[in-house]
Amino acid sequence: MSKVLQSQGYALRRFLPIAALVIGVGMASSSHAAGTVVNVSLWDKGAEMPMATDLGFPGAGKDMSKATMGIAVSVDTVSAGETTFEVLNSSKESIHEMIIARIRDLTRFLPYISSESRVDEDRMPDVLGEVSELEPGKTGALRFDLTPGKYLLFCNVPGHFVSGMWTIITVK
Ligand SMILES: [Cu+2]
Repeated sequence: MSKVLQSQGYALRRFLPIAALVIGVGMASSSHAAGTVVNVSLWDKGAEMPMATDLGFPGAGKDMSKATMGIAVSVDTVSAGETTFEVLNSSKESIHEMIIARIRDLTRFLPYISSESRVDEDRMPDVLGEVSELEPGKTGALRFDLTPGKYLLFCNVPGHFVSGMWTIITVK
């Protein structure tokens, strides 16, 4: 279905059923990208800030402005086809990551492991790929041939998902 580009040194997870290609970070610049580029910033307000525990997806009725960490995207609606996510960990001190999964029901809660404060991504049927565990200031890229639908971007470092570190991308 798609190609996955992932920064060198970041493990490809076992759930990737997709042909994966490891590239250097320097090659992940937009000059090499075809189709749409979505710039993704993994941000936080500092490690000393209190983390929310009730801001996970779905976000209906939640005050996401209370989030002290999150995922910012340059565009949240893209056309179907080749899409490159260029991911930057904007944090000064914390590791973040970005997992992308297709979401077929926007009201449904994700499988969650409470004891580990993280999403059970192995039980999600439509995970496309991830840029895992980026150190502060580091970048990674993912490229997919996306079909129309809703896609969730989230960070699965323990505690980060429920503190609001997710966003939705629409593919038309
Ligand atoms: Cu995070």
